[in-house]
Amino acid sequence: MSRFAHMADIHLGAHRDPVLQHLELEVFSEAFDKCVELKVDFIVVSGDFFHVGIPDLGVVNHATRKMRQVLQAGIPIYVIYGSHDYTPNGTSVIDILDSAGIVTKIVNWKLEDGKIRLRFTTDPKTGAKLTGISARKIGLESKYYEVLDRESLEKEEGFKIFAFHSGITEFTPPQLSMIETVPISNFPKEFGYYAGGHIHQRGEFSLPSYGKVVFPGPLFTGYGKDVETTARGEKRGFYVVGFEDKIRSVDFVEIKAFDGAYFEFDVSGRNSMDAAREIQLGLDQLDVNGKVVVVKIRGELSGGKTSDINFSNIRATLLERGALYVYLNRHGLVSKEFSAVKVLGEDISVIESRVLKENAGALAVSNKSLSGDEGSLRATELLRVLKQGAKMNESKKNYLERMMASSVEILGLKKSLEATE
Ligand SMILES: [Mn+2]
Repeated sequence: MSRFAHMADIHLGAHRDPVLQHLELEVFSEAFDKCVELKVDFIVVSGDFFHVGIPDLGVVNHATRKMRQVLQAGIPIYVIYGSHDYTPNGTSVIDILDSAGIVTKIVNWKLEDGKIRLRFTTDPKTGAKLTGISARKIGLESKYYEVLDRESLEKEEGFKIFAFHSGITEFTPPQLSMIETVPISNFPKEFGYYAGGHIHQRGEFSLPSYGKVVFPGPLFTGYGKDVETTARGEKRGFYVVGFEDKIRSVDFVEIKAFDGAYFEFDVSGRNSMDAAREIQLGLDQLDVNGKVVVVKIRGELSGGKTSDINFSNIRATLLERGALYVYLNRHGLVSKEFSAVKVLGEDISVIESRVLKENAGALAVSNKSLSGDEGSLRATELLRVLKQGAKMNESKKNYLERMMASSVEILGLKKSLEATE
């Protein structure tokens, strides 16, 4: 029996905090070492390998060294782009690693008679046939699925793997409803395994004539929300899949990133002084030594200001008591006396997406692709790209040019600009 490992949403380089940075690279090394130890035949990474298209070179260096060891053990690494490691224009780190022979991109397609035709990459050792669709600008890859030549993919003989980086409408958990999804009917049938990415929640699904559909979830954590779920006990890791002509086994391999401690407190009905005291009492009883601590404070204070709760003090005390890292979430905290701000969500990405969606309708835009849902998706992507700072040694001019070019590409303005030149 042959076996392969399936990972997704590794998000290397996501963290600024040195403790999380260190854990992130350790988890990555551990996962790849585990693949060597388990003697898998190859590894599939379904996108968001890196957190950004052009990550810091230190992170790339660490990852490349580890991947070389895995390659030397005879294990090839097949990848697609995720929404994060895709660069709107220009070259992504994935392209460089592909050129260097460290990873192999398995997305090869051409447009023929208005249809997207995908080619397969055959793994030389096992004969498994791999193909897939990368993420583009967030969500916009769903258009590709609409014009996908599914018939030729379904006819292909052999054990086939379809890698993708999108939510599937039927399998997306309700709390992730703001993510644009692709209906399962737009996927080609008759693949043995559908290697998913993008959904940061582990899930295994089966459907007649579609085989096994798996989302491994993040290997470590890409966002603060992931730190929160891990601290609450969600297991992280990857899948090992056994196959011959068909799937024989699907096993989750846990990679434990850290011990977590989670504290949640709803302040509703209390004034700021009472709330602060109760939070302190609660935290005093929490075992935080050597742990990643997540503190989530929400609800509406009946009196006083939210700033009466001293969060920097809470953080400092927890670190003094031996916490490895403290993640504070108070996006859902408001005060009745100062309630001009309404709570839109308890997570930054949810808040951003709601604000953009709500306001997209209020704008008069002549360009259809900039209005409605597509408009808010483009705005989300624009926000993500503009959040990136300049790279080390990058001049201000080059940085501004890069931001400008990416923005023009995301807004889909390239053609009209060229036309006026
Ligand atoms: Mn991701």
